[in-house]
Amino acid sequence: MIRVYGATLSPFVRKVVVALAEKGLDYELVPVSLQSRNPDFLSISPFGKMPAFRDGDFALSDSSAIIHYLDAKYPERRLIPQTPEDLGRAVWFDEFGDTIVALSGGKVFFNRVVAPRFLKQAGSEETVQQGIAELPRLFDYLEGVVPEPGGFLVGGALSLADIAVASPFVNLSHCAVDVDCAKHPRLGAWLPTILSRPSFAGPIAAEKAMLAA
Ligand SMILES: N[C@@H](CCC(=O)N[C@@H](CS)C(=O)NCC(=O)O)C(=O)O
Repeated sequence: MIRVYGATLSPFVRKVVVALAEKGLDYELVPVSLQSRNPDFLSISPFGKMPAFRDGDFALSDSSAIIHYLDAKYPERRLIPQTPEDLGRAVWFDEFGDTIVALSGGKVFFNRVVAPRFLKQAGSEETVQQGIAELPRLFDYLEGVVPEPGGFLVGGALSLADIAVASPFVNLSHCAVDVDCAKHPRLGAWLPTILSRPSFAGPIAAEKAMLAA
């Protein structure tokens, strides 16, 4: 049995559940909060970061590590490209999504949603504005590299690259920060084609319902 520990409001947890759905693998989502003391979760994730993951006796943390493991263990419907060039590019986009988009997006999401809602503390509007100010440069870069709608970032098929770049945009969207299609038409057209896939649409609907409650 595959278990994912975390909450899909995390862009990193969302990456893993989207990858599992795309690969057609069943899993159990074990809810974990930011201050979780779940001992199994903490034994897997040494620094208490979600997601943590278990597949039978094998356990791992970090979304990228987990998705690389999944693709090697269950090679049906590959998400990690196989040619050296495409593999390198997919790792780049994964890194870009995780460390650049998620970092700026996280400044907005943490202070607008996580802090007030889940930690019961005021968010910093100054940090929100800092995150928002960083976005145009990232959107400009993506505008130059995203394919036509219906296309994929690397190798002509959905891969970790698309999942990792699109996931943090969901957090921005939860804060009503969206791509302006007049300024970034290619990005604004590509993103919904990825986020409307059932693998993304399911978790997004559950997140929206939870945030609306
Ligand atoms: N590189 C990690 C990042 C995981 C991460 O930073 N998760 C955040 C939630 S979005 C977390 O658990 N933070 C709690 C903490 O840092 O204590 C991954 O890809 O899984």
